[in-house]
Amino acid sequence: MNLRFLRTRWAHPLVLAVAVVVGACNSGSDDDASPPTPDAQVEIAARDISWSKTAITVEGKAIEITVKQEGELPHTFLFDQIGYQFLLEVTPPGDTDTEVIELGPGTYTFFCDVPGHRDAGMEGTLTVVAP
Ligand SMILES: [Cu+2]
Repeated sequence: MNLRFLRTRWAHPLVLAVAVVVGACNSGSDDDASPPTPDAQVEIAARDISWSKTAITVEGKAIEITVKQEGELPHTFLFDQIGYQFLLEVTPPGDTDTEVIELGPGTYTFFCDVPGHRDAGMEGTLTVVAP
């Protein structure tokens, strides 16, 4: 095993994805390492270049977010307030990505970070209401 191999391994997208999941779990209040059971679901489609919804309200805490690819371009879904600790990515054609995130009550701004997409309108708000 040499250092170059290690560097390559850590740069692998799958390793990064696992790190994101672990980070998301640690942000919860539970000491339990298993992912939280969702008490609400949000589904949103990523199109070229827009979201199917730009104002979402959901009641819950552990929110399962699913992004569906409905266009020809890759898209991402993340929150201004949370950053890259929670990141969904979809690639054409027809990809979906789902993760559970625990959010307190409030309004969160979501967007796609592919260059130019947010400016073109891929931005919206998710309002979370306590269950
Ligand atoms: Cu996009």
